[in-house]
Amino acid sequence: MTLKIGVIGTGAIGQDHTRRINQVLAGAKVTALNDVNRANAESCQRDYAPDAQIFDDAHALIASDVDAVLVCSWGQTHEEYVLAAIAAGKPCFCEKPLATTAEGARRIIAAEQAVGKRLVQVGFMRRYDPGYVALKKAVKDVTGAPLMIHAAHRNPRVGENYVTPMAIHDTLIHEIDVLRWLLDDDYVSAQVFFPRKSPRAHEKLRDPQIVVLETAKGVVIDVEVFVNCHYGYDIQCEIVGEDGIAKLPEPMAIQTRSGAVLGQQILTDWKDRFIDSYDYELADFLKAAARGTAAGPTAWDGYVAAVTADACVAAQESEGTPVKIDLPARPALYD
Ligand code: NAI
Ligand code: NAD
Ligand code: ISE
Repeated sequence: MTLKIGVIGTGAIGQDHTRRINQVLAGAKVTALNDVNRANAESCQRDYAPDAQIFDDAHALIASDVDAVLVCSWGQTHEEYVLAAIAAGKPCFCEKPLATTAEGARRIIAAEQAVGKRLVQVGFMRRYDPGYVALKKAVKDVTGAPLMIHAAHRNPRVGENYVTPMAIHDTLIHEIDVLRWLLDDDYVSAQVFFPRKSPRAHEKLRDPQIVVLETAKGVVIDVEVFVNCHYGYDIQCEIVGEDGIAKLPEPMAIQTRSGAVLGQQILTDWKDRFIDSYDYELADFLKAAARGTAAGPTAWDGYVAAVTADACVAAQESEGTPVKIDLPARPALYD
């Protein structure tokens, strides 16, 4: 049976996921599209899903004959659509963040628990990245118990609508998720430091930032978020353990020797840097959706990320003072 998929939000990633489902992966087809900006849905239909129907209302798309839903619209809209998909009993892949506040994410886990089975997968694709998977194995086999992590999340540039808290909700959110998964640990406090501002950052954005997270097991993590670094899209992660160090590999690239320079190209687009991980995460989603459920990162992971993100935003405002992070016990559905 070919699974019928509806995509809400057909911008950058909604179009890329549509291409992935219709041209790369097996077992599913995008049959329905929705976007507040109809022109985006039309260009998605033209380029990747010529047979798909365009809905002017996302709720009508969810209620139509689609078997599962992808939510790829802007972060503030995710909660409404995920709740509607759960109410319709349809598996739902939601791009990060699950919700832009912990309270919003809590409403989603409450709705999923009321149904009594998993219906939500959050788009934390780094858990599927072969480099991070190898790093997690190295924590078990090589580094010994982790003591520290040094990480960096650098984008070449961002638009005018990207403001200071988005460095947390939109960007750091990937580290928030993948580092607790790597360590099998949770955060207890967050602190944010602002170095001198880059002249490339616009008026409403303090960039770069350094976020320091401490975990329940006492690991201290520093993450540099620098979204106007100009030179490329660069993700770094180094784990320092009791017995050794493990570092995230660089993406595969040709090494060149020319003009007395040893060179290696750096990627510039997140779509290319994590291309395999997006394929793997969606393949996992489609397999579970065919059974009427969801796999991969859970709504609980989305909730924990949202609680941590709220604390990091409070820490941005408290200018260096640590902010505590308190989590309730994990509900049985997510064990
Ligand atoms: P985008 O701005 O390119 O696309 C968003 C689309 O959603 C736009 O076409 C917009 O018109 C549409 N949209 C906005 N509100 C809507 C609504 N209420 N109903 C229907 N459509 C609506 O943004 P982009 O970069 O594609 O990001 C979308 C989501 O994907 C965000 O949540 C972002 O955080 C996430 N994302 C995840 C990435 C990852 O690495 N996992 C990478 C890029 C984005
Ligand atoms: P985008 O702006 O390119 O696309 C978003 C689209 O959603 C736009 O076409 C917009 O018109 C549409 N939209 C917005 N609100 C909507 C609504 N209420 N209903 C329907 N459509 C709506 O953004 P993007 O870069 O594609 O990001 C979209 C989402 O994907 C964000 O949540 C973002 O965080 C996430 N994202 C994740 C990754 C990743 O690496 N996992 C990468 C990029 C984006
Ligand atoms: C974007 O939405 C993503 O999710 C990318 O992976 C991230 O690097 C970027 O900072 C976000 O804006």
